[in-house]
Amino acid sequence: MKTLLMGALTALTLAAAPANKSGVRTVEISVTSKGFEPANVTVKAGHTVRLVITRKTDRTCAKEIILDDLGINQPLPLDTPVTLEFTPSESGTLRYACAMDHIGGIVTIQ
Ligand SMILES: [Cu+2]
Repeated sequence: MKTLLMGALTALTLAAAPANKSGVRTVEISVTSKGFEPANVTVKAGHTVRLVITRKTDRTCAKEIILDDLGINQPLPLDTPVTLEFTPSESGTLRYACAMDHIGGIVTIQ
């Protein structure tokens, strides 16, 4: 019984972060009153990642996302999914944040 439950949980986790046949991994991030959720995501070097970011509240100052290392400064309109697609070439970390740099997160590249 315990094993079955573990299997179901694993399947759910995989479904939440699918990699399709072209190798593009889609990661959904919400902006809520708590900040970016999830704030920290992990992707693989050499694989294209598509961040789909949806701001779900006006009670945040994260009304745009700044990803300095990639030269990205992208407005986040309310309730509108915004897609950022990039292919990290090497491992490391990318920090992203709101324009004032007090709400943010980390993309870890493995
Ligand atoms: Cu801010």
